[in-house]
Amino acid sequence: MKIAIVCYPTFGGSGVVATELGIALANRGHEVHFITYKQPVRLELLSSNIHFHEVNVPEYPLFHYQPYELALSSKLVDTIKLFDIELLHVHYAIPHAYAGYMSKKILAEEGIHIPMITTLHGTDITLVGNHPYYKPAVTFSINKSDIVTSVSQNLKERTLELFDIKKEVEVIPNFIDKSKYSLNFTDCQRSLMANEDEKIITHISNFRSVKRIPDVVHIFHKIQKEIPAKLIMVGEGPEKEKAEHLCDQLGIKDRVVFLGNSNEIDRILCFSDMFLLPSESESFGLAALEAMINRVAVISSNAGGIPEVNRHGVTGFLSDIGDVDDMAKNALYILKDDAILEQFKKNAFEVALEFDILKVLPIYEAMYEKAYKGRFRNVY
Ligand code: GMT
Repeated sequence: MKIAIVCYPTFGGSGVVATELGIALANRGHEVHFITYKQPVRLELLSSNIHFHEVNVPEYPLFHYQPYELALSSKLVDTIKLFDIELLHVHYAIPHAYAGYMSKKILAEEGIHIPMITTLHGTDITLVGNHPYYKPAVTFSINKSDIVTSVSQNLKERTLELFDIKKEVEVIPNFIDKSKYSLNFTDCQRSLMANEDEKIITHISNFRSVKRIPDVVHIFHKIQKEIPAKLIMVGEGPEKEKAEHLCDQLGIKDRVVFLGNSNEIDRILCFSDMFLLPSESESFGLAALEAMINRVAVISSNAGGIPEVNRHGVTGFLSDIGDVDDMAKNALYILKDDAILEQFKKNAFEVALEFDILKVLPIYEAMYEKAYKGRFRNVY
């Protein structure tokens, strides 16, 4: 099938999921066209089945805001026609579902009927989409999608609570590709980052306030009082500088490494013992799943869809949002005993296998077939 995927190309969950899905579809013989404003960070254009089309927004001084949705809709129309694309899959409702719907309408005028699948990822519903300034447009474009999916049961429930949704929302969880991870666990050159007696604790995110970055630092501060440990902070975002200052104030800056954005996430996770995710809100927690497939135990909040991924007492522990004392206590319970740590690491890997792409990809393919067959149904 010829599939167009619209996503954000930056570091961040929805873009990563869209890119990995596109690559997996291409490996299964589908022709995949990524349409976005920059080449997605995890996309390597090494397959003849994968294409990337850049959306350009020409600057014009009259515009205070450049009209990205308009440029995206036009690019979608042109690309869909040029490559005879059969299906459109948009990731993150804002503004992708809105632009996708406009392109559908324009194409329908020319007798081309293209089904659109919208995958909801989290902040497009819980944080941004729910804002009154966006809500009517988001509600409209979700309802006008041919199929709507959400990455967790919790996000589905939040969507139905917050918006007046007339469509069925199907839950298709995020996934990982287990074939990328070797079963022979090595120490992955952990000596590059820590001494032999130190535990390595990692946090990876976009450093936005929703991630509760100060909690990460406070949990680590409590841990390192009791056991030798290093904290590795991966990612860039508005909360990063404050976190650096907090580490300085707490006198732990020599134990915390800020690595910035990285394309070597798996290498970093490979030498990590524990992953911290104390988020305020999280529809799924892809970063936790990526940690788990790398055999890393997870200490997290119980926000949103996280409990669907991190299983309490099995792969790690869940605590109420902001309860850094409980998170530190749970972390120390795991880290202080090597046998317990090994068990949690093993469990994390085993639970992560439930989310293998081989289980999730056929669900998407079946859904694409269904949407394609019904493409003449939703002619608005
Ligand atoms: O985590 C972020 O803030 C980025 C955001 C995104 O849309 O790129 O992530 C959301 O989508 C991910 C992939 O589906 C989920 O794993 C994250 O939990 C979700 N983030 C939030 O809900 C805050």
